Amino acid sequence: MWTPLFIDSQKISQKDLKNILSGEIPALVVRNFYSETQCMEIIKKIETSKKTYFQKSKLEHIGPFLMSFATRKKDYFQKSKEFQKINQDIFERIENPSTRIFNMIQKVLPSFSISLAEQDEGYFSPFVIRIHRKGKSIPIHKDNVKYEGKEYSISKIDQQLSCVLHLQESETGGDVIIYKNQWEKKDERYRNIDFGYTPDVVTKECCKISNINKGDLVIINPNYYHQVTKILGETPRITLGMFLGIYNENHKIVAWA
Ligand SMILES: O=C(O)CCC(=O)C(=O)O
Repeated sequence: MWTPLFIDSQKISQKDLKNILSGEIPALVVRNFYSETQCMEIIKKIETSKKTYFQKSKLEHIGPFLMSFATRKKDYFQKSKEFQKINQDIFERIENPSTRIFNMIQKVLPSFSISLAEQDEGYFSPFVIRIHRKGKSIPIHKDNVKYEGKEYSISKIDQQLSCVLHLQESETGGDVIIYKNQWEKKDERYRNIDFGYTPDVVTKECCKISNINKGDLVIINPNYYHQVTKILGETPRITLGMFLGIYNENHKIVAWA
């Protein structure tokens, strides 16, 4: 059975991270990375900043994410700069997730430096907050900046991890499924026109994580195909996601969204 490892943040070891990267295990689920109360406070701040900064009430995400700016570098760095103020407002009273994730990884990999990614144009976006409402799903896809982000310096990383903090769950649906198949270039023939891949790209072996609680942090190797099932409940699913890129030789880790 290919099953995730549910673990306390204090107990993560180098071996656990290696096992994620190699696909030995599909996911690390760090329980109670934030408390329920902290998640509720963050959600309240998100609601306020939606009113302050955005007109759209049906906003689907807060903060830019690189893949929607694959060929619009200038816009991406401009939006990332604008996001700094919103980020500061949301995390005025609660420890910023970047800091908390960096500290956790630093303890596991003390010889690595870890920081927000930057290049000549400026800092990358630290994370993206996604608000998924009833009916929304995310099709089978992979995230691989080495292939998709060729315009950006971080495409030179050796390995990539995805970290998703669950701030609010829907009553039903919105489960993460990870397939035991890694993306390869030849898979591009299965690519959908808009986003993701047809189910032919994966085999049956997969892992469905349906018991994620608010406050849990899910870490995966995003080059393994993954999807999010349709949200069926009235409560939106709200997550905060970032990627970590590892440079093995330089012992350096950078974060971006
Ligand atoms: O929301 C999730 O759990 C996963 C999101 C995802 O698929 C991604 O960030 O690539």
